[in-house]
Parts: sequence; structure tokens; C-alpha cells
Amino acid sequence: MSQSIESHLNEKRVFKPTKQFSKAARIQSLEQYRQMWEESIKRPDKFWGREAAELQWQKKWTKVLDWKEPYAQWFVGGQINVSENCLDRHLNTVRQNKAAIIWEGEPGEKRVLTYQQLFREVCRFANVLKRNKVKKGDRVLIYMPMIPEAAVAMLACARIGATHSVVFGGFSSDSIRDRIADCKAKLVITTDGGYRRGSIVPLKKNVDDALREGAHGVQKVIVYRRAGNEVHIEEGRDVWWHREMDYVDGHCPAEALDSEHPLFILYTSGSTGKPKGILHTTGGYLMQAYATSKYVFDLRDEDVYWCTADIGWVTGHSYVVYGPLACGATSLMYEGAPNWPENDRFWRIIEEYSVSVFYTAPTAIRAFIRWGDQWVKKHDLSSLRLLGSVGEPINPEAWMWYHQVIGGGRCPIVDTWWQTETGAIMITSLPGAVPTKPGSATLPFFGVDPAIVDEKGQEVGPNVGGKLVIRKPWPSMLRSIYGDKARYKKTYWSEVKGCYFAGDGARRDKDGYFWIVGRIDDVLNVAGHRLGTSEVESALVSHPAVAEAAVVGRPDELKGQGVVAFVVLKSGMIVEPHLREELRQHVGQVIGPIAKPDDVRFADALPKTRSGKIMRRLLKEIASGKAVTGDTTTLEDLSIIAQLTANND
Ligand code: 7RM
Repeated sequence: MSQSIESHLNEKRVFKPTKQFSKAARIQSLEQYRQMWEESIKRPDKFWGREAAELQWQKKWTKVLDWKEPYAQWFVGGQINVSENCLDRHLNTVRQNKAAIIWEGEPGEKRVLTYQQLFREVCRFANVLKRNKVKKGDRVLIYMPMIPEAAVAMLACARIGATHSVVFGGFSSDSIRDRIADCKAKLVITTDGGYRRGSIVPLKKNVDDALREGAHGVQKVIVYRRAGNEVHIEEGRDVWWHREMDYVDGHCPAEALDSEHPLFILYTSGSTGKPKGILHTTGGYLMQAYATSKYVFDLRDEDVYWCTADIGWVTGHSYVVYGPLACGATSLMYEGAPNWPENDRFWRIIEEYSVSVFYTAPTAIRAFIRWGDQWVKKHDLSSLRLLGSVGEPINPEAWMWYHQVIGGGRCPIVDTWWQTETGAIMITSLPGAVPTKPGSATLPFFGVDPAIVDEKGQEVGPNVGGKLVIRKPWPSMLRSIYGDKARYKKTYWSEVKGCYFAGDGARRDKDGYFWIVGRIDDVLNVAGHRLGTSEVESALVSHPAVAEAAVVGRPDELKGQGVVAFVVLKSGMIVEPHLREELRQHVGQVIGPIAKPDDVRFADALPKTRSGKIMRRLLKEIASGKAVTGDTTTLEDLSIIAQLTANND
């Protein structure tokens, strides 16, 4: 739930780290944090140089940072391989036979892959990619459910220097097609299907549909058999994962890659146009994914760490796969829904595997609250020692419930603010050092220099709302929007001079704590998923009955924001009863189920100013059932308001 500044200004509770937690933590006090943060800002070369020395480099860098705004190069001249750091580095240690991935399928299967086993699978699959003509620099699209093979596919790409682009399994064939076209993927890795709430999602069929129309450069599709559902196999194009694995051996040296070699492209919604391909590179990304996993989750060898994000989101990249594995941690993966077969699935998993660090999203926490404490109470959660939150502002009520009911009052909560673009955590508490306040992401991570600025780009004082910006480059920052440098520059580096503009509004309190309010651009945050209003609008307009559409968000108790669509039909079309549902389904098909509008309202026209701008402020008020306030004098046709407000069923 996006909070208003007024609502969280009243939050006065402070939770100090317990002595017991601090004593064992890497960063043990606020003073230690402050000292290290100062150093990281004043002497980034020294700070990051020391951190980077913990990773395995094939060639040492000559310069930590080369910054020519808005382009950063980190660890210039260095060569490093992400998969080598996540796998090989742990092999000749006691971690060799430690669980790298513990997996549970939705129907209940269980698998454990040790570092040795994961290493072998990745090497073999990397050879499968080579066998199928994938070369360093090629793009590979991954469209898979949450199974260990998804991580194997990502790490195998990283091993040979292919750039992966993971598409969330909940996205439609249209989304796959757009992304294939944009990144010019040469190969697709998918499965026959995946499980979600007891039914099978036809992933391979969606890939087939995506490849049916239009020109594309996809030469091969590798299919892993997961669900056993029947699939079409296109001779000459489609090959089975298990068959291919029989042809190759387990020897595959990790390619020496430049620090700035592209590791992945991940598409995310912006305020205009189609989703942008956020480009991340190798050395700096790995550095910050590693350092944040180490300091924020304070991972140690005994931990069973569980991040519930899907690998289709950046959180799944950085905190299911790359960060924890670079730390040599045990990362738990679960394939399915939290309420399958019953509402206690997550608590069952935590109890069964003795999960000690748990990282999830506020939208999930609010659903758990609604389902009731009885589902939690059935299970022993005493293994938990640390909780994390990500994806949207966490409202203090949800924070308190998480702390008391899930954490038993003893686990610190790290509320981690970051974005697809930032690659890794940026604002967060460190669990042994920073006192927390419910609803605040607290203080910047090492090397991160955020500020709140006003319209003119001037830093504002305590408790004044403004734009959240980052004033210095950081190792895991995006390097560009794939194929569109101009848009990169315009979106992120031209709003506030000399700063990265995040698109969020926030304030900073007198203790320097950051309180994120939410997006201030036309990006919605629906159940922790980013969605551009313009994306949903173009999906609606692609329906034959629709002439024009405007989409806004409205506060939603569970999802944070809900989607409300205002639709004008083409002339001659009448509002038939089935049309509302048909439009919802249509959006679901074009983008994916998460984008389906919660409410569709019809009108003869949209409220516009005389210069033709849609009055979104007004639509937002109508969507949330508020009275229309403020200036409507610029509105072209006043009767529209009455129509839109009345159309409220
Ligand atoms: C990691 C991720 C990014 C947007 C971001 C914010 C919101 C994320 C928090 C948060 C308040 C948080 N990447 N956001 N984390 N807001 N507190 N701890 O979510 O690219 O998908 O979304 O999410 O608005 O700009 S993302």
C-alpha cells in the first residue's frame, strides 16, 4: 500500500538490533556502518577494491571506476566470470558438497543440488549451448518456471559469455515475441510447462505462438521436460534438454570476460512505450550482488536462505541466483503459489527446511495477514533469524505483523529499496547495525549516495517530500537501455542534473532515514510488479472495439495498487455486458494476468485539457472513489466527469 507522507510521519517506533544479533553480525554497530559508508563514498577505489579482492578474477582490474556521465565502467581492464565465482570458487572448499540449491516443486517433489552437482550441470548445459551454436555475445531468452534448471540456464549463459534475458513465466506470447525482437535472441530455453495453483501453464505453447508470426532470428528452442504435458516439437528447431545433455561432457572452462561484458538484459516497465531492456554487465553487477548478499542478509554457511521472488524479476536474478551463490550460501527455490494446496505452504517450507533468512514482498505479507495467523501458528518458525522485504513500500501495520507473527519478535527486518535498474540493493538497514523504523528502508548501502531533491534539483530539508536521486555511480548500475542510449540518457540522467533519477518520491527524516512514498511517474506497482500505464493502454487499444483508453492506479489493500481502465469505444460500438470481461481477458493475453484491469469504465470521451492532455489526476481521483477536487476549469467537456463517476459498478 503506497503510504502518504502524512501517514508515516507519525511513525515513532524504533527497533534496535539485539546484542546477540549484533555480536555475530559482520557489521556490528551504527558507528562501524557509518565509518565504512564514509570510506565507500570518499574513497570508492579503496573500498570497492578491497571488496572486489574477495572475488576470483581471471585478470585483475587496473582502475576501479571510469565515470563519464552517464556512462560508468567498473573494474576497468579486469576479466571475471560470474559462473566461476558462483560455482568453481566453492569447489575446493568445504562447500563442495554443501547444498547450493534446495528446491521444492509445487506438487511436492524435492531436490537438492550441491555446489559440485550444480557446477557439473552448468558445465554440461554450457556445452549444450555451444553445441547449439551459441557464442559469446549472443542473446538467449529464458522462459522457465522456478526450477533448478532455470538457474542452470542462467549460469551456463554466464559461463560462456552469452547474454540472457529471462522473461517471467506469467507473461504472454506477445511479451515473448516483443522481447525476442528487441534483443535479437538467437536461442530460447523453456519447458513443456510449469505448475501454478495445481494447473499446468503451457510455456512451450506460448513460445510456439511467439515464434509463429513475424521475422525473428531464433534458430533453436531447448525444451526441458518439467510437467509432462504434450507439446509440439518443431523438427530442426526444437530439441529436448535431456537428449542434448547426453551428447556433451562436463568439461567447460569459464570464459574470461571483460568486467563490462553484458551479463543480462531484463525488461521492465517505464512510463512510456514498450518495456525497456535494462542492461547489466559482469564485474560491477556481481560485486554489488555479492556485497549486498553478504552484508544485508549477513549470510553465513549455516544459513538456509529463501528469497521467494521469481527468476523473471530482478530480485530473482540478484537474490535467488547470483548474490547467494557468489556467497556460497544455500538458496531455496519453490516453484509454485503460496496458497497451494493450502494457505500455509510457505510456513510448511520454512519449518521443513529450517529456513533462517526469509526475503519476500509486502503484497505477499498483506495476503498472509488476510488469510489469518492460524496458518502460521501451525508451524514451528523458530529457525528464522532474519527477515527481508522488497518490491514496494511496506506499510507499518504489515511490518509489525511480519516482525511479530513471522519473526516471533526476535528477527530484524531489512526493508530493501532498489530497482531493476540499480541491479542490487541500494537503501536498506544492515541487520546488526542499523535500528529500524517500521515503513522506512533506513540508510544507504555502502557506495550509494542518495538524496531527496525538489523540482529545481535542490536538496530539500528533513521530512520534505521530493524526488529520490542517486548522486554517484554504483557498481551494479544499469549501463544502458539495450539498443537505446538516447532513451537511457533521457529517462535516468536528464531529469535532475548530474544525478540518476529513480522515478520514486521519498522523504528523509531528521535521522537521515529514507521513507519511500512510491512512483511519481506513470508506473504502477501492482503486487510488487512494475507495470506502465501506457503498456496497459496500448493493450486495450489493440482490441477492435476500443478507440481510446487511459489507465491509472488506485490504492488496493492487498496489491498496493490496482489497475483502473477508462475506455472509449469506437463509434457504433455499444457497451455490451460481456465487453468489460472481454477487455480484461484481452489485456491478460497481451501482457499477462497481472496486468488485467480490476475495473473497466466506459465513457463517450476521456477528460482532457484543451490542449488534449488526458487529466490523469482527475482520473486517479475518480478511480479511487474520491470526490473530484481541484481545478477542472481546463477541462474541455465537463459532462464527462459525471459519466465516469456514475459508471461505477
Ligand atoms: C527490486 C524491485 C522498483 C520499484 C521502485 C520502488 C519500488 C522496491 C522498495 C520499493 C519502497 C522498498 N525492482 N520498491 N523496493 N519501494 N520500499 N523497499 O522491486 O524494478 O521491479 O521495482 O519498486 O517504487 O522504484 S523493480
